[in-house]
Amino acid sequence: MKFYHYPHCPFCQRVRLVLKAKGITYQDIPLSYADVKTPTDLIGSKMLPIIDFADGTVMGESLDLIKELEKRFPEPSLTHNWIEPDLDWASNIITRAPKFWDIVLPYYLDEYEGSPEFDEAGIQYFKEGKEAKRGKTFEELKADAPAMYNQNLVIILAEIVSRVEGGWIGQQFSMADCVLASDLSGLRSVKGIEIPPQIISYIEKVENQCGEDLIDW
Ligand SMILES: N[C@@H](CCC(=O)N[C@@H](CS)C(=O)NCC(=O)O)C(=O)O
Repeated sequence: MKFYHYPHCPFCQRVRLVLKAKGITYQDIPLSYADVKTPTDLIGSKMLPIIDFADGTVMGESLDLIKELEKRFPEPSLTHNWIEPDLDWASNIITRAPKFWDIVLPYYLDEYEGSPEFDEAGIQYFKEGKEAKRGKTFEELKADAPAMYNQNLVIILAEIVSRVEGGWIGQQFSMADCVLASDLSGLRSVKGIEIPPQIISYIEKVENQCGEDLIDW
C-alpha cells in the first residue's frame, strides 16, 4: 500500500493518524507541493491524500479513505461506540471557524521547513497559490493572526474544549478524534496567540493514542 501525502496537510494527517492507530504497514510517499503530475496521474487532479491499495484501488478524499481503512483493517476499531454525527461534527467544526486557515496556513511553511513537500518549487507553489486566493501576503496574514484569532476563534475553541475536555469526541477514541486533532494541530505553530491548554493536551492525547507526532514528519 502506498500513501501519498503532504506532511503539513490536515486532510493527509487524519489519514496518517488512522494508518498509525491501526498499525498498518505502508509505503510513505511525501510529495513536493509543486508535483502536479503524480497526483494527477493517480486520480485525475492535484489533490492529496491518495492511497494506492495495491489491489487496483487508488483513492483520494480523506474521509472516504479513513472509512475504507476501517473496512479493510477493522482492528483496532476506530468506530467502536461511535456515531456518524461525531464525525460530522469533527469535520465541520473548523469550517465554522472563520479565518482559521488564514491564521494557520503561513505557519505551516515554518513548521514543516525542510520537509519534502516544501522544496524550493513547493514553497513557491504553496505561497503564491494561498496568497493569491486570500489577497494578502503571508507576512500580512501573520501580522493579522493574533487579532483574527481573538476575534474569530476564541469562542469556537471554547466549544471544542467543552466537547473534548477530559475525554474524546464520542464515548471512546474514534476516527472523529483523528480528524479534529489534525485540523487543530497547525494552531500550535502560530505565534502571538494563546491556545487553550486543553486544546494542546487533546491534540497530544490523540497523537499518543496513534503513536504519531504530527509535527515531526
Ligand atoms: N476534500 C479533500 C481535500 C484535500 C485537500 O484540500 N488537499 C490539499 C492539501 S491540504 C491539496 O491537495 N491541495 C492541492 C493544491 O492546492 O494544489 C480531502 O478531504 O481529501
